[in-house]
Amino acid sequence: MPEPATALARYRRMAAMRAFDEACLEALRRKAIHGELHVGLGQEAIGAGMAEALRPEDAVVSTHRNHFHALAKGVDRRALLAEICEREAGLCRGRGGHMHPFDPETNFSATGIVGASLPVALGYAHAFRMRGEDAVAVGVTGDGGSHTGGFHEAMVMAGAARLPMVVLVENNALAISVNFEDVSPTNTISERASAYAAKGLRVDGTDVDAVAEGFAEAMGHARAGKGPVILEATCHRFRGHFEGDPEGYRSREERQRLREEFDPIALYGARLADAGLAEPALQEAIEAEEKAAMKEILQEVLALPMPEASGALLYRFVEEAPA
Ligand SMILES: Cc1ncc(C[n+]2csc(CCOP(=O)(O)OP(=O)(O)O)c2C)c(N)n1
Repeated sequence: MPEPATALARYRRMAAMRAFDEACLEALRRKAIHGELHVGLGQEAIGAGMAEALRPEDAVVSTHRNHFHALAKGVDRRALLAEICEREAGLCRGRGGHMHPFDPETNFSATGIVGASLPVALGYAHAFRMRGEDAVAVGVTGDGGSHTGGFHEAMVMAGAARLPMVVLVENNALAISVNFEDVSPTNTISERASAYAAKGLRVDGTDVDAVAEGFAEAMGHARAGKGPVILEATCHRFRGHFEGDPEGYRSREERQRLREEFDPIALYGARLADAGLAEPALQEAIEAEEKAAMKEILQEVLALPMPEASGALLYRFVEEAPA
């Protein structure tokens, strides 16, 4: 177990990440989110495990399932929720929405194009190298994204130039309805690292301590100039691929079993109680505080205005179409 203060901070981070996604689900019920919504319930140990080893100057480029990575990088949760709810006060003035938040303040961004986070992270890593900075670029992908050309190309270039890049692969064993074991040429994703002169690490992504340890090792390796890392974190997705997914590919019973056996917050809570670090009452109080904070933020966000329709053509790269 880590120091008591660190352990409790990890627990709180996971609770805050879950409370954030639960607020998104509530916003969806209230019809304040209009596009697809992908939440990360069940994967919070990965977000919480990343937070400690990230420095402000590091970059994180995430995926369609990005909320907990944004929070780990220090993105303001009110501005993020406002963006997801398409409000003018959001990170990108409501234009990016849930899949395309971008925050230059914290060097955080995400893309809904599967596999495309990695070439962008590679660009950050290249820039850090050119400027002589010791920052690290983290590119996040799912197991599905690890099968794309973008993954391969980014790893080839990062390996050849020994760039400071950590590829965090969240292997929840499903790419929408496709089972990882049916389509992967290798049993693990981390073992592909040797093909790219990269370091490969694999951790239990439902164990926040294991993620924190693995992520710190990966970041240390990349920061020391030893080249890229593929860090695979195994986990389970507790909800559909997106909200509204009929989930014809797995039974309700199977989903329920995963929730009962692999909830990272419940698992860590049991460990904290066993170690005498946090009784269930303290854990419940932490969760209640985080939920209450998000309830208040959601209320505030829902009262914020959406962009004016007349501003639909603002903030483009090209202001006027060529004649
Ligand atoms: C280039 C591209 N192809 C297809 C899609 C549609 N799509 C969205 S998410 C997804 C599956 C992603 O699976 P994975 O990378 O394992 O991430 P997870 O959803 O499990 O977090 C697909 C195929 C897309 N967004 N981009």
